[in-house]
Amino acid sequence: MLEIHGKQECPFAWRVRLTAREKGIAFEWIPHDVGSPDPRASQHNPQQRSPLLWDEGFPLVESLVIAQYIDESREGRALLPGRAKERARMREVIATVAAKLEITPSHARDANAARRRIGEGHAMLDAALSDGRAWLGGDAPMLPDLMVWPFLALQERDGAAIPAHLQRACAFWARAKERDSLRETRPRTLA
Ligand SMILES: N[C@@H](CCC(=O)N[C@@H](CS)C(=O)NCC(=O)O)C(=O)O
Repeated sequence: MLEIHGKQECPFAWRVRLTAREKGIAFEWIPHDVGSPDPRASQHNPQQRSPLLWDEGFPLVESLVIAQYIDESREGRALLPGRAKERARMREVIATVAAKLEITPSHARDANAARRRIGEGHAMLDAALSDGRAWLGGDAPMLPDLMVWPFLALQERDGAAIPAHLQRACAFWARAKERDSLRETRPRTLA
């Protein structure tokens, strides 16, 4: 079975659990920053990377690379479109909107700078939804959506929620919070 390693509250590791859950595949979550870690944490993730995917002896790091590997290597709902132009568009959203939002005030060196950057990211998210689409991926959540949700959750926890005037982004986030996948993969420390 796929092993997903990492730190309990790491949003990058949460991305990977979310991707596996949306893909509909079984996985084991093996955090290393707990009192008595599973022995596989030191065996398969000795450098304590977060996240690290372990696929029967094949280790992989970098959340986005792992998410795409899960999508491409497993049966299940496709998390990126098949057509080249639509696929490129989704990758563009990941490289711009999702990349801008890869930050949380509580883990940033400069919390004020983080809040400014998050504000810009929230505005970009709202603009990316301006054609009325439910999800960044269109009618169903795709990889760009999954790459963003864990950060929105931690930003909200840190008091940097999406402002109410960004109505499309707020509605998008309200829909995301209803997804079983997000609830079920949530870090225990956030419950
Ligand atoms: N670009 C990496 C970022 C991963 C990352 O920054 N992980 C954090 C934990 S959330 C980390 O390992 N920080 C170093 C540390 O905790 O020692 C990814 O997308 O996977």
